[in-house]
Amino acid sequence: MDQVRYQSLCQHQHPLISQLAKTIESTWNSEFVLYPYKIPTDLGYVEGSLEGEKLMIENRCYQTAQFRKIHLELAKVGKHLDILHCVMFPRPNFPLPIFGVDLVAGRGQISAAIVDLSPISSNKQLPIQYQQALQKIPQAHFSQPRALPAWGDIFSDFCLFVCPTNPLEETTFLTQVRHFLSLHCQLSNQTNPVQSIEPSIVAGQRYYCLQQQKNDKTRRILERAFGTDWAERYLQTMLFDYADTSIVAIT
Ligand code: 18B
Repeated sequence: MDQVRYQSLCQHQHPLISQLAKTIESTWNSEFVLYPYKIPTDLGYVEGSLEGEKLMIENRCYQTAQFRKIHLELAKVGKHLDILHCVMFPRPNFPLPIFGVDLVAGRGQISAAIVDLSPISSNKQLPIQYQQALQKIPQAHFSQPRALPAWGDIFSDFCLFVCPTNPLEETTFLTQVRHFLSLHCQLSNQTNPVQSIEPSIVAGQRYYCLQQQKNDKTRRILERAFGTDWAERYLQTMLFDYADTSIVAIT
C-alpha cells in the first residue's frame, strides 16, 4: 500500500523532484546493500490539511553498513507546493560528512534547490578525499544563486544553493546532485569505521540537526498543518534526529 502511495505521489510531483527521487533511490540501490529502517509507526505516510489544502508526506528510509539512516521524503501541499528532502546520516563510528538535499517547488517553479556534503568535524573541514573529489566536479553556472540563512553555518564551501530559472539550470542542478551523491557513495564505501563511537562525530551530527531544526520555513508548514507539538516531534524524530549513540551496527 505504501509503495503504491509513494509511487503515485512521486508521479504527481514537479518533474525535477520526480527525477531526483528516482536518481537517489536507484543510486542507493546500486551502491549499497540496503537494510530496512524502522520508521516511527505513524510517520511513514502522513496526511494533514493546510489552509484547506491537503498536505501529504511520504517517507522512505533505509540503513546501510556506513549509515544509520538514509532518508528520502516527498511532500505535497495541494496543487501548488512540492518538496523533496533527503539526508544521509552516517553511523557515529564513521567519520563521514552529511549529504543533504532540499528541493522546493511552488506553483510549478523551483524556488529553492540546495545540495551539500556538510562537514561534521570540529574544524569544519571535509575529509581531504572529499575536498579533492568535490574540486574536480565541473563548475556550474546559475543566474540566481541564493544566500544561506543564519543557521546555515553547517554547510560546506561546496554547498550549492540556487533558484534555477529555466529547464537548463534545473538539469544542471540535477547533474550536480548526481556528482555529489555518487562521489559520496563511493568514498563512504571505501571508508573504514573508527574503533568506537567518536564523541566528535556525535557532537557534529547533533549540531547539524539542531541548526536544521531552526529552519522556520520548514517548521511553519508542519505547524500549520499538524500543530506545534506534532511539528516539533516530527522535526526531532523523523527529519533531524541525532539519536542514539549506540547505533553502530545494523539493527
Ligand atoms: N524549506 N523542506 O525538507 N532543508 O531539509 N531549505 C525551505 O524558496 C520544507 C532540508 C533549506 O532561505 C523552504 O525559500 C519542508 C535539508 C534551506 O531561510 C520551504 C520539508 C536542507 C532553505 C521548505 C523540507 C535544507 C530551505 C522555503 C519537510 C539542506 C532556505 C523555500 C518535508 C541540506 C531557508 C524558499 C531560508 C527552504 C520546506 C535547506 C517551504 C516542509 C536537508 C537552506
